Amino acid sequence: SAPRRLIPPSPALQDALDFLELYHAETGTPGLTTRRRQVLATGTITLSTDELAHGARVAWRNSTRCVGRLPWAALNVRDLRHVTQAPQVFAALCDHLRTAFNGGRIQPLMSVFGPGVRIHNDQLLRYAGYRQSDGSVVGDPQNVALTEHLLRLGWAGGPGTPFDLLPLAIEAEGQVTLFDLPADAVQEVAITHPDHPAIDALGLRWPALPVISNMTLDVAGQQFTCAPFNGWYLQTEIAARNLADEGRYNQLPVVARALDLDTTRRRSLWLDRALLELNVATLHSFDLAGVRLADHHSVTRQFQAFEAAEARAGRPVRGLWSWLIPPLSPATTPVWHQQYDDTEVKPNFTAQRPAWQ
Ligand code: HEM
Ligand code: NRG
Repeated sequence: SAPRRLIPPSPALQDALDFLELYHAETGTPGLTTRRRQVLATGTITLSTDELAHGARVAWRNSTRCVGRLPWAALNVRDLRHVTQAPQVFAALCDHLRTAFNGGRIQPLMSVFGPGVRIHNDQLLRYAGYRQSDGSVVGDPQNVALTEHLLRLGWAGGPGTPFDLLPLAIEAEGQVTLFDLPADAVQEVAITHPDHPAIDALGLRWPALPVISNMTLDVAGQQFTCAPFNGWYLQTEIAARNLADEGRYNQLPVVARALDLDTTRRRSLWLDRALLELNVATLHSFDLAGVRLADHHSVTRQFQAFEAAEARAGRPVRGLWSWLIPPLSPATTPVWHQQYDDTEVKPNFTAQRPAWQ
């Protein structure tokens, strides 16, 4: 008979029990009662590799800000919970980059490391932002604080181009160590335009892979602080935000000049035209390089397919509308015309406080 609980379970224990119920119901694995009893008897849960993988997939499925959730069940999960030392973590991260890139046929991948590990970089592939004495920034202005943190940790700094890759700061066993990424683990795509060579001459580029490395995987009442994951980029992330935002690479005025647009009047819509052509160029460049990249029309339709599949499975889809709509032509996509419940449920990913704060 099941043990009588006189004390209500702690929130962590309740999350563990809830997760076991979900796992056994969704995967059809037998033995829920035995597993529950184990967890209640010991007061803790040690996830099997299978449970961890399913939990990671459901965390993706539950990510309200993600429009790319259709292939959630195809996430590959590497169970590296035995890896807790910085050099081993770094080697595994290099493997992660190569395996996920997969010659351009990018596969969604997550690596889950052991206790006490975290990565200070918010993504594995980030460009330095160097603050100049006149207040301007060379590189990515979003990464100024990270860059200064890495310099304080002993990084010598890069060559000073707008696209210097940052080293990784890996915290493990109470110490922080810096590692330079080897060239063979890093893939980038040069941005060219199908019919405007003046855009090629701007020398723009972007990493092939978004690998988010600063979110905690919260599953079954446990928090995995180092569980970097990637899918593939959506072109708007690069072309409508990273290279376009005034507070990022601010390339729209430069692109407009390369396209010879009339930038003297806002009403010529030169900003919009430059934005559109930068998006065209980004899709063209990734296609040319054979690197997988989503576009906002396809991905929002795939999101509708995800909604339909979830409805068939009897599960609600939650979403954060302001994150799901693309920053280019949002009203041309179906997501614009829908409403979403933005309640957060676990398993999920949560943001970490930056290491320098
Ligand atoms: C956010 C697309 C895979 C989890 C986003 C965003 C986009 C996106 C466009 C919004 C980003 C922004 O506005 O800054 C995609 C595409 C994928 C993919 C095209 C291709 C497979 C994944 C995977 C995971 C994931 C594999 C986790 C396993 C998330 C999370 C966020 C997010 C947690 C929110 C990030 C934050 O709060 O900063 N995704 N995604 N996505 N995605 Fe995905
Ligand atoms: N906007 C960020 C990346 C956020 C996550 N996007 C993805 N995730 N596509 C940027 O670097 O532009 N993913 O796991 O594929």
